[in-house]
Amino acid sequence: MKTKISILLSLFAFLVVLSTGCHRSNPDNKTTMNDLNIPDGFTFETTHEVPVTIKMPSTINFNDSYRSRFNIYTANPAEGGKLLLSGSFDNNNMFTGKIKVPVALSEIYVTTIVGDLTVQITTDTFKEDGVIINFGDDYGLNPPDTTEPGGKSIATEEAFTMHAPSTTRTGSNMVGNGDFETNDFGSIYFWSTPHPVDNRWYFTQYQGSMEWYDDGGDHVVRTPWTEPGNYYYGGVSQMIDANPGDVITLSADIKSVGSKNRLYSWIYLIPRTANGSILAYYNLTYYHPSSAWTTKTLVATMPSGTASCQVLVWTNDYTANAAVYVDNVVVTGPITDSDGDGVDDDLDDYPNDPSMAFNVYYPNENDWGTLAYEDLWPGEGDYDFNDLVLDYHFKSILNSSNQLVKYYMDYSTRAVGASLINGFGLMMGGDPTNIASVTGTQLTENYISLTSNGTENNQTNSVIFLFDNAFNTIGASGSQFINTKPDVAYVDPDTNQLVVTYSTPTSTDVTGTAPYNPFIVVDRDRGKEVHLAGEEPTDLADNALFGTWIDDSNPATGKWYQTANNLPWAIDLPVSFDYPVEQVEILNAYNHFREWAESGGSVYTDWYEDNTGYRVQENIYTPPASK
Ligand SMILES: [Ca+2]
Ligand SMILES: [Ca+2]
Ligand SMILES: [Ca+2]
Ligand SMILES: [Ca+2]
Repeated sequence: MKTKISILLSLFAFLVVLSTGCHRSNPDNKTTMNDLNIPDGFTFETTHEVPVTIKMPSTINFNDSYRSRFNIYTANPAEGGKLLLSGSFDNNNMFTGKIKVPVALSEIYVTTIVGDLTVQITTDTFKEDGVIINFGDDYGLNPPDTTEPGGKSIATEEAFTMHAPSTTRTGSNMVGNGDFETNDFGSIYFWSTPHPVDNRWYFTQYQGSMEWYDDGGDHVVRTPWTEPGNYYYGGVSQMIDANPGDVITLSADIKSVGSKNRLYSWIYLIPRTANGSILAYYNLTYYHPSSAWTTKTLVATMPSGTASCQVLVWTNDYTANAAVYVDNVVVTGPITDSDGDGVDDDLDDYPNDPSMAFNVYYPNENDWGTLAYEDLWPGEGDYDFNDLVLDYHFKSILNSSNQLVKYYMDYSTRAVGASLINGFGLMMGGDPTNIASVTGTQLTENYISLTSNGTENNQTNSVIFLFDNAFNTIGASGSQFINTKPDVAYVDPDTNQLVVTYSTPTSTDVTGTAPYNPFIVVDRDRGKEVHLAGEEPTDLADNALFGTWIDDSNPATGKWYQTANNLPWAIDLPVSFDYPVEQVEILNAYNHFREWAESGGSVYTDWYEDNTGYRVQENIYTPPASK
């Protein structure tokens, strides 16, 4: 039996090779898609969903009236990074969610009220739990150090380097002389000695004193250059007014001069009652400060009973001829939240609308993505992926609970290398009755049945059709091949905008992430859907078609829209894709497509980019305007 099967398989393989050889002009090794060895389970994804967890310090009380905001960029926005996702923190000081990013993107940049951070998305950090970012590592609740040197346990190194968050610098400074340009200091014996709210700094005196210092024309405070008994601990303190619930942000620039090995620093917010009793010790540690100025930021929510707050910079210096330098102490707060949705006015994209808080984007704030289809499913196409080429850009609006309120999808049909009349839709997770309205669609062919809110009838999930005849979306009608043949007149693509508004804001855990589950309907035959490899059909797909012709979909194994060789009928790219000309297989237009596909997507993850040696330019369609 085994032998019989293997003989049959060999015969089948021989026939495949034979038939391939018959109608391919180039029978060389692996120059056709059918020659590729695609690993099972590979679905030709150029992007992936990365789970992200962000933990904020316990010094901040996140609740319904304070949610704050984070942003995730493709890179530092000051260096051209583009915004991917924004959101808020829950009552446990966490965000957990997903970002969809190019597989080729190796790091992201995260900004929060307590600092900014570059995070690697490598195989080392991207495990099942995804990327975990802990902004609370340097935070503590212990009182300032008043014991003899050596009695304190010192952590080895800080967890990561944070930079100044731009958002903490907007309010007016609540401390006086924050840049230490004025030589006006009071003195107190211990850090805990009472002093008034008077916009003035006080040096502690117990174990020597910090000193005012001219650092090349810029005045700072520093630990003593020569310590009494070779050790020093102490600081500089100022009292400010504060009230319960105020979110206070303290930042300071800190550096070391000389050997930093035995230099330690802390910044503190110490809320006090009306009679001076201490309510908490919120602090951020910065051990072995860098010789470069580094901004450290501490954010804390003032507890019940707060009447004032002590702003304290605390230092230990156990080395002669070395010092901790401190400058530019900025304290801001409380936040202003005009619409009461928990997001500060200056972080709220809709500061006067409590139903909306954040704009988020896909593929990112600036760039378009492309969906590219073969439309002969379940039969074999020619793998030029230009039967429909649709560019898209999503702008979605979330409320302060990270729920989808509304989205705008700009879309533009760039090519129709087909003779069939095809439609295009999206399947999103979630009950279609959560949606209030759908606008910006182009439906003329009467084979799509809609409910009153504009979603498709008889669907469990939310199915939204953008158009039912691709030719109508590119300023032409009829059965012409458009923008795939260099010798045929170019048609300038239009841009249209789909707008989907929710009546019940819905978590993106339920809706999924853009571009959701996009598909075409072939030749006005509603049951004939073509999805991305690995994506499920809608309720209205004709199940009798699965496994026919060369389709090898198998609902039992979750294999969808791939051949027995694992070839797809559609690809999704996080860029505006330069697609092949008519009847040229994609692997003859992109030199590294083959290696990418055969590696299961682990090498040449950026095969679609315009890098040196990546493209066969004459096999890629070039609009006349850019020739
Ligand atoms: Ca200064
Ligand atoms: Ca707000
Ligand atoms: Ca708002
Ligand atoms: Ca084709």
